[in-house]
Amino acid sequence: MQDLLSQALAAIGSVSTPDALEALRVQYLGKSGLVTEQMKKLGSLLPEEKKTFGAEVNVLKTKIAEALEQKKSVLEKAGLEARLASEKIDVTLPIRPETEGKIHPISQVLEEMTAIFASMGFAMEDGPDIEDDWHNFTALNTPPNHPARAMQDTFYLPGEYVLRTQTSAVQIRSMMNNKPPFKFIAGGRVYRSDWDMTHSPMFHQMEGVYIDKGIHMGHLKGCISQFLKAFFGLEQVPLRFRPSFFPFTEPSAEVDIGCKKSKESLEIGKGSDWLEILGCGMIHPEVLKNVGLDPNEWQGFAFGMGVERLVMLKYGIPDLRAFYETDLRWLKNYGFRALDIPTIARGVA
Ligand code: 2NL
Repeated sequence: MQDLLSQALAAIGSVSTPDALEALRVQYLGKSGLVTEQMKKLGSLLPEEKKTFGAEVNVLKTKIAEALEQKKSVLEKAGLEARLASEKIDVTLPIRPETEGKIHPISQVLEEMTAIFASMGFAMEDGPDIEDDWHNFTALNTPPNHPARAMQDTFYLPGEYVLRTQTSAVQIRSMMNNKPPFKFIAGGRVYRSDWDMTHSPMFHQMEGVYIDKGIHMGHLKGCISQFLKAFFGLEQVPLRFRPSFFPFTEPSAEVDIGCKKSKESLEIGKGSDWLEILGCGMIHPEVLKNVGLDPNEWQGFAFGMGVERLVMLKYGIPDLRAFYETDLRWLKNYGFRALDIPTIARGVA
């Protein structure tokens, strides 16, 4: 019995894997193991012998089981430590110079715009691509048969649904779910049934809304000018507000940015040419009423701009249709590194 114990303890002490340890358990304590064989002898012994022999076998069994258990936890701990060591990541290492994936310029510019407007106190809002007719048109002072609905080639869906033709629908929801004063931006995909050299049936917009007491066109001009300066990295930005029409704003304006156009290049911020860049205006009293606000108490401005156009202007990308062709060579060339995250503090580009 003593021999069997020291033999077992030596074997347990020398194994180094959980599998080998399990094999030892079977060898000693398994159904036909060495210790189990000893126990089977009990039946053929005299009663006095049974007592002492039984006690000794039990001690043997307990000691071996304890040794197995102890070794098991030692091996488990060592295994965990080895795994932690082999999977260790040094988070202080510098970024790898070239990662495989790239961020699409549209995503990058949406991020840049969001960072700038966030620094001005605008919250970002999100909404569904499939909208109902009321949020997309009616609430925006564009009731059924209004000529402005014909201005847009809408994708109609079964029921009263449409693919949103502008991000304003998101703003309508946000204005109804919050108490003024507030400022929101909403950016993302919009859809119009239009496809040629300069139009895609899916494109991107960003819109902003600011509602408070005593808001006027001066606040609108300040906001637009501050945004464009940050976006294009300019000290000064020459702007021209041209009277225009949108059903949801009154008065409405289109904004041109000063630039220098030549055959080969386009320089933003200097020169004597103008380039249309966004639409805006004071939110129409009917729109305020539609979202449950009293136009005598609250006023606000709103603006909207096409993201693709801003991307093309800022990064000199000439062809709109290449944006959606998922051409890897194009994306490698024009895409952004995943860790070039725009912030106001570091610069947006
Ligand atoms: C453009 C012009 C514009 C708005 C969008 C808006 C939203 C609400 C209320 C009133 Cl909820 N207005 N948005 C206002 C003026 C112009 O977009 O050319 N976009 C590409």
